[in-house]
Amino acid sequence: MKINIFPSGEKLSKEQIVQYLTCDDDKEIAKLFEHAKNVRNSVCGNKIYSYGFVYFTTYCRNNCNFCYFRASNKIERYRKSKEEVLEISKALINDGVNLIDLTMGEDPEYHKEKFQSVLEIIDVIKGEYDTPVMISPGVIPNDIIDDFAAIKTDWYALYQETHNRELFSNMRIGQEYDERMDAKLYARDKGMLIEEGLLAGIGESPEDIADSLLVMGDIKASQMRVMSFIPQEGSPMENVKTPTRREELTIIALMRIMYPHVLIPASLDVDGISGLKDRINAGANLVTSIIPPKSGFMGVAHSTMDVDEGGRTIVEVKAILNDMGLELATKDEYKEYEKKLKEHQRGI
Ligand code: SAM
Ligand code: MD0
Ligand code: SF4
Repeated sequence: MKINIFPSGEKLSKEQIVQYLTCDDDKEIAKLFEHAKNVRNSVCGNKIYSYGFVYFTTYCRNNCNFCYFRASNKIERYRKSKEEVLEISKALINDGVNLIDLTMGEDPEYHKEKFQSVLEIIDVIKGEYDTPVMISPGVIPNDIIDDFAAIKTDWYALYQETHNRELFSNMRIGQEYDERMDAKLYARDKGMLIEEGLLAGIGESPEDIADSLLVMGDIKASQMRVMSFIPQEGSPMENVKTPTRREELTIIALMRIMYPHVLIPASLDVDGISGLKDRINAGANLVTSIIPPKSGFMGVAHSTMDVDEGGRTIVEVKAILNDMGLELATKDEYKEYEKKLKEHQRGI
């Protein structure tokens, strides 16, 4: 039996999606955002969810062309201890985030130890701290995914960035499109929720974006993100300009109306705290990349923007959302929502 716990989304064709993405009529786009916001409110009421971001190792074996942390970039890196990771996670949870997103570069040290210390950290966060966990480890072998699934890690986040295979291979140098996609699908089939993601402004066409939006639904991603590309010093794409935000915002709105149930981040990593309002107004229902100030932990796209200034905290986010007539959800409210997402993933 089909379980219909969420409103069904609009079935847009590739052509219709392209029409929206290429529309230069500001009034039409404003109407799209308004519609997306209404759809979000019909699913979430006035609640917005929040994730704490814990980027615990910035060492990486890969050389993604867009990324500051690519192996060849000569930068200062860190690898945090288990105690430091637990301390920052606890602080974020005390502040009121709904989930901890444990994120890492593809650090060979963790592959060597078969992610034992990460599994131990998750055990504490899920057990003692009673808080959901997302793991963003890059591509990992299936037996490690089994280990994460076995301890009920809630989410596996792994972003393809684009579903145009040629563009993928120009971005994620030396990585296999299918290997990345298959890891994500394997995690989903083991009962984990999955997040899929896009980068805007890396040379994609409107047709590529339309294909991506359709694939994201086909693979049953329960969280979908888009981030505008931010040029990174020392990387091969350091001179590529960041796109205007219209593309990112239109994609957020389209995701919302096509897939009313999904979590869609307003990431503080792209434009800092000043970018929050527009993304929420386009239909996002989740704030990500919340990082305590002076913790020594970094963001990804804007590794330090607003962090030490205290701009990426729950206090700042709450003030802005309250001004907009919205509220941050409690952890229990988030858990309820996650439960419905799991039922939805199983039921369709
Ligand atoms: N290393 C793991 C991986 O690549 O899956 C986990 C890190 S994940 C947080 C890195 C994500 O940040 C990328 O998938 C990409 O979507 C985003 N990102 C990286 N560099 C970026 C940039 N320059 N501008 C915008 N987003 C970026
Ligand atoms: C964010 N900087 O939420 C984080 C990151 C990884 N799962 C998420 C891209 O914006
Ligand atoms: Fe490494 Fe992830 Fe950056 Fe690619 S995006 S270089 S895998 S940290």
